[in-house]
Amino acid sequence: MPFEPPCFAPEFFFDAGVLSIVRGAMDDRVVADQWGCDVPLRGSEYQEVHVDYQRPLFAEVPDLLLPTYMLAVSFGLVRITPAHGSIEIAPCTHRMPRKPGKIEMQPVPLEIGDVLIRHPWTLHRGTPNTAGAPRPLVTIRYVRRWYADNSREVNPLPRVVWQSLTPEQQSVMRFPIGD
Ligand SMILES: O=C(O)CCC(=O)C(=O)O
Repeated sequence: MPFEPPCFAPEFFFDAGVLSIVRGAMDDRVVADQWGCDVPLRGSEYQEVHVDYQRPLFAEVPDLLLPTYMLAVSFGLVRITPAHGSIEIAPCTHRMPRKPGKIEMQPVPLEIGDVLIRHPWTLHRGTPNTAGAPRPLVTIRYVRRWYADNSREVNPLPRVVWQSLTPEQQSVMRFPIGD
């Protein structure tokens, strides 16, 4: 996602309530290192049920239970009703050994101002948008400061935007700084 309006607003990254939950689940030194926006249009179909960024720290023990070291924070740029194609998640599946079986998916409609905070390994999918309008869902990934997987290309943060942030805000942003 580009770091320019109308896509970017600093409030997306530094909400005190969201940061307090994310820091509480990880630690005070979390950083945002990726973000994106899914915009299903009218007529879109079910996404495959999937997880994000599943690269276990220790590949030889993929089901090793570890404290959380990344979280995905999602919010709509419009009100997201089931007709707009809400995201669906299967709660608690981030700690489930991968076995075939029936998984209950739960839709998560989002009012303006609602935030969905999930472990990226929780099974989820987008659902069909049958409404007239596109449905933008922004997702920011926060990780513990020592974690990096370079799993996605990210846009640089323009220097002018970087300079407009407070030192505390800068300490939360781990993106390349552009010109
Ligand atoms: O937009 C959606 O409903 C799904 C988003 C998604 O799959 C993701 O953020 O990984």
